[in-house]
Amino acid sequence: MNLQEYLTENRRTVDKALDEMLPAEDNEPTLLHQAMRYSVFAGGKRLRPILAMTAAEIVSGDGECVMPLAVALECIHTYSLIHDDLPAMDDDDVRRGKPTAHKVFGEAVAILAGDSLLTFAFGVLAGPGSIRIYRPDRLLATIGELAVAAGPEELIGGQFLDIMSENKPVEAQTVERIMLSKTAALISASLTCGARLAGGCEEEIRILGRYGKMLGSAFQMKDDLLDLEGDAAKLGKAVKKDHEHGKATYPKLLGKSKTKDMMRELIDLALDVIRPFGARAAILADIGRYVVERVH
Ligand code: GRG
Repeated sequence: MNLQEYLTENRRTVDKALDEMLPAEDNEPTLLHQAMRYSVFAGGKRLRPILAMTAAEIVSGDGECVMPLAVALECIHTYSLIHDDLPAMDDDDVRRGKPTAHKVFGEAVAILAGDSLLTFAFGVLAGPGSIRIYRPDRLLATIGELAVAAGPEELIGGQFLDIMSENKPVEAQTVERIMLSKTAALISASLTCGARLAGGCEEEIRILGRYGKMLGSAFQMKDDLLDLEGDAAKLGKAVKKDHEHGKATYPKLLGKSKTKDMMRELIDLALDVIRPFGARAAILADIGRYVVERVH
């Protein structure tokens, strides 16, 4: 199967699981549930859930054994996008090609929809469906790891630093910290948690974690480049916003050309890291190459 077929098929599987697990729109309070579903189903590449499935497939041959994790990851990611788009943060009107949640539902509902997706994610992982199928030590470690990846040390901490660094002289150490915590931590945790829940050994989890940090960093560099060079229609969001906000990014620090060189070197190094998996990691390697070539 080629990469595009793999991504399309897995995206479909993820969307079906999200639809089955998320509360229905007519659940009370209906507006809150509508807002949760609106943002989740507004589009999106489903990269994090697919990475969890790919990791599970590498270590166990079964990608679909981690669907509760896949759903949780997309809910955490979507919450972070809803909150990031709020007027108090990046103040964006369009996301995933549609009006942002606060534009459609108002700020209060958007904040609560984001909060709901975050708590729902952990509820899915700690719920009866997961307890029945996963080994308790692996499940507990996964929940702990995700809480760190989504919390003040990583995702939220990275977002905090990102906001605090706006319009300030840009320093390499800050750019690196923002990239690793805001973006790479959740991408890396998608792989490590996927492997852990699927029964992977510590060495496999360690390798996937290293690859995930590099992949996540390259992903953020590409995101920053797309902000400068990308097509708003293809991206489904406004461009040049990071530039306007004076964000601390690699293109701002080094320029576009050096950022591109660094990003490609990083992906080459990342591909070396997963060589021990041999042919089992062919799709994961393709995802790495796709991340730096993508146009949205
Ligand atoms: C508000 C706690 C909090 C965190 C926000 C996700 C985020 C942190 C900010 C969004 C802006 C941004 C550039 C984040 C870096 C991560 C990133 C590139 C997110 C976009 O992810 P994609 O491209 O989005 O996977 P889709 O829509 O395809 O799921």
